[in-house]
Amino acid sequence: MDLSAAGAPVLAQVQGVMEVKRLRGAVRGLALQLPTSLNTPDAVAGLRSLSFVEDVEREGIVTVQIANVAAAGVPTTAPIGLLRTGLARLEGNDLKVQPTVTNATSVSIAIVDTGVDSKHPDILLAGGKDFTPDNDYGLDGNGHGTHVAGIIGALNNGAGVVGAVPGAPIWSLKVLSASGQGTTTGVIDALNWVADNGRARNIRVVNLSLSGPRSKMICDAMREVVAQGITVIAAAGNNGMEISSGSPSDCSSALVVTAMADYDGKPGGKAQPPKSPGAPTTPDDTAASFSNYAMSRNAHVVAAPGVHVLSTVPAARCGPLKCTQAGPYAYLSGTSMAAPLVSGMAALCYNSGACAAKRSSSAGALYTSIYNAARADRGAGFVGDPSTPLARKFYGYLATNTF
Ligand SMILES: [Ca+2]
Ligand SMILES: [Ca+2]
Repeated sequence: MDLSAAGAPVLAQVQGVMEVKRLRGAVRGLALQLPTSLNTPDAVAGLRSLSFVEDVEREGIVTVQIANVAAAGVPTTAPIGLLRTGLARLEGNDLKVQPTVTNATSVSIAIVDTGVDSKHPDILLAGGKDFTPDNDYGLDGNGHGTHVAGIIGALNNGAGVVGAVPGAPIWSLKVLSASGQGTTTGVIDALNWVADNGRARNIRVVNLSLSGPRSKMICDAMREVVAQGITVIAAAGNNGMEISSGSPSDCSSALVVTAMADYDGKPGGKAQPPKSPGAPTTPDDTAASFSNYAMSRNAHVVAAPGVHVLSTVPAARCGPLKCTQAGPYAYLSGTSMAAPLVSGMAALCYNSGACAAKRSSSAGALYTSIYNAARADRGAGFVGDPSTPLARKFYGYLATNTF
């Protein structure tokens, strides 16, 4: 929408129309609340026909993508998801993880989510911005954003968990409330901010572990972010449906991540699902039934472990999220938990120099490296990947880190 057009200010003066939000940046627009009398297809068509209006979309509710919270499981320091994706390895009994990085040596990763707990001892928060009324990006009243942050960047400090890129500078872009809900407008607002401000803050990766109804405007805003040479990683969503049924998983410029289950860090399907109360029952090394999927082989869909993932949560959320005895850490499942492993790989791709081109997203290079690794070792995948396909459900190749 052209906000400087003569008619634009008039819109908000129509009887009963309330301006909720004014979006500035790559995707400009107004979020308006219409009175019931104008909530009709005719009125929306009328809006769309105005000369300064490019498009009209119904506001959508976007939510965190948690499929399961398991009761106080056994804490483990061996990061299963990292072992399975090659982000860590065992040499005898020695766990080898990525070296801890610092602000000076790593690209930053923006997490568009419920906030990230700035007080958590296992996370380095570099900065952020709150797009919700809370006005505190370091406050996570839900726990989801902090869990995602730990999967990406928890410190290798001998306590708690270890992230894919230990010590990675995290930017908390808060668009979801304590209930885990937000709006399409909020997501666009955050993506606009990244397009305008991301590179100046060394942000090269954006993690979107959320899902809502289809939104062309989210995809428009995302394209502007990618045009800045920033990679966008999106959770596939937890509805057990096709990825094109919602946003941002329907956006072609995102690398979309489905979820599979792995309980021992190894292929072969030999591990048993955990025994703790409420724990998931998805068999080892199979696609998660909650995970969305693609209808065909698709060069922007990959898979990662997303079932029964241990990570950081705010201490204040330990009750509902059922923390382990080790402290503010909990086991959650969802495509929300799979996406951040791939976000970590994207950061490593930039850190290694393999994806350092100034105006280039790492999504293409990442997909190619994951594809090549999977084709070179077809037995290392899972039931549901293209080497062991399920009818009409395509979950993509399992992400393996080569950076
Ligand atoms: Ca740690
Ligand atoms: Ca396994």
